[in-house]
Amino acid sequence: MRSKSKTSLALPSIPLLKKNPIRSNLVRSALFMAVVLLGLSCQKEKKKRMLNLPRTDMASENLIPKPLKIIATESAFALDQFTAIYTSENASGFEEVGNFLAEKIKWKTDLDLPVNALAKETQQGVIYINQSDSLEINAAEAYQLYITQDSVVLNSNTATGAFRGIQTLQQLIPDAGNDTLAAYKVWPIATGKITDSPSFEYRGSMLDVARHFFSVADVKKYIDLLAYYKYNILHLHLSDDQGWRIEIKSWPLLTEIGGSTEVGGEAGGFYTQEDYKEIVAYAAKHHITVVPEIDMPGHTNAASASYPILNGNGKKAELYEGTHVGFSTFDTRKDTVYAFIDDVVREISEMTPGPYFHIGGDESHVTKKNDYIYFVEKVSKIVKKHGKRMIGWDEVAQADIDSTSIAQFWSSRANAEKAVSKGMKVILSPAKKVYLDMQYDTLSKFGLHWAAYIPVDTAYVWTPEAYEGVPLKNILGLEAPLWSETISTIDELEYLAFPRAIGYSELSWTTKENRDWEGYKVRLANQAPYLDRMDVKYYPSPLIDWKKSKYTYKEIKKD
Ligand code: TNX
Repeated sequence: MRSKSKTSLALPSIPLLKKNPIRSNLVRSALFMAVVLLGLSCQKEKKKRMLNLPRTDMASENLIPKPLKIIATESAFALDQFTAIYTSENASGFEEVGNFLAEKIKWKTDLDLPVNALAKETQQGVIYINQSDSLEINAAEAYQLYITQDSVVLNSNTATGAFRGIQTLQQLIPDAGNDTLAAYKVWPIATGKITDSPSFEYRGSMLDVARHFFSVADVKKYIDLLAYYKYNILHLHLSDDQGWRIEIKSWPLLTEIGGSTEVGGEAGGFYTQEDYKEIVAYAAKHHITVVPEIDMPGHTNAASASYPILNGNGKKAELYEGTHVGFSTFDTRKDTVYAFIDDVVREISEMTPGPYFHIGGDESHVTKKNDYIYFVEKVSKIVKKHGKRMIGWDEVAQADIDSTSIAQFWSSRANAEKAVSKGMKVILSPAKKVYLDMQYDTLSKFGLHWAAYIPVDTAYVWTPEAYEGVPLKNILGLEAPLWSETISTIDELEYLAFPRAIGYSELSWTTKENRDWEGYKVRLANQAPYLDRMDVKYYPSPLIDWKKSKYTYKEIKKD
């Protein structure tokens, strides 16, 4: 198992010096030599320790989403208190990825691994997160993971690729440490080589925080879970008839009045701009892009109740806490409406580093067709003016918009075809396949079933690559929306989202050749310890033979 490259990679010279104020070459090489010698002196004892490690098959690990290629070498790397993490120096974002990995290893194993620290005498195995320009991994978010007995080397062009790679590494760490191999706990990690990159560039989930409001803490937890399964998009549905959830400084009544309600008469709520920035920053730390949505010209009752001048349905807009759709509209022929939208898009875009702005555009049943088209065209220009790429639900494809706009196909194949004929990209969110608010079956505690019942197998067993005639080249990716008419707590949210959101991560990352329900079922069953540790109240679908786990979030905290 030992090779020259493995040994040299296990002794990264430059990162060791990162925090060292003395930067002379002499000191650098002296320290490097010291590390080399230290490494060599450890070899003997280390070899002995490794002989006792169990053989582990990387190819049968419970990885989700399943990587592109796995070559197992059936040995093990010992993760233990002597392991250290190093990252490439001067590679933007890599040290943060190393720190993130250390945090997650601490959480799972209670090990405190140093990141880019000077090597201690006791140091043995190394995890090296390396910036590499190799052509083999030049796709966005691609990475390679080489695990040998001596070292774990994660190569990626970008910090985002490295971040996806450390999710794989986290999943390879056994749930429980082994205390029979040594006087301390060891987590044997299967050796081999993984080469991986995603099928689709857009892998998202949407949270409807408008029908019911969810706190910043709730959203952060959802981000934690999405990141673990390599999602890269969180779409926030920030406004609807029942609530306006984002502070707009130039139009303060939106949240003061429009943020005060939610479905069922509960308290409502909204994000201050500081809250929103906190969510965006937290998502960015997880290499997830936030897509903000202001739904219009329909689904705008809360805005019109706050500022009646916006209203176009001819009736006085009263705050609304029911669940009907399609009764509200902006007045599409009023300049004030576009001045308002300009302010809203500007303020939100300024806080949103990602490239997208979602204008909604669904179910505008009381907007005349030509008014709707006029509206979408005008708003598409406003979005462009503020430097963003427009996304809209599939109805927007009826308007004369250019190929940079994106249609989110939720219901109408005809609209999806229109989008394709305009050269637009399409995000697949077919309600009957990926709506997380659809009930699993007739006994489901929460959710609706207007589109379908979606049990865990139906959610997984379909082929987005060939969905209803949308050409593969037009598919930007997949998004699983979670509408919140029937859920108001994080537990309820988790019941609907999990485990189905785990399957959608695989549909959007893994090639169709690498997917099969029988294999997935087993890998999913083995997510139970992670979900339990995260205190996720997932729906324990009877289709899955869930692995029994003794973990709970509280126990982990106590450890
Ligand atoms: C349809 S999907 C909607 C939402 C509802 C959802 C409930 C879409 C673009 N519009 O307004 O919340 O159904 O499943």
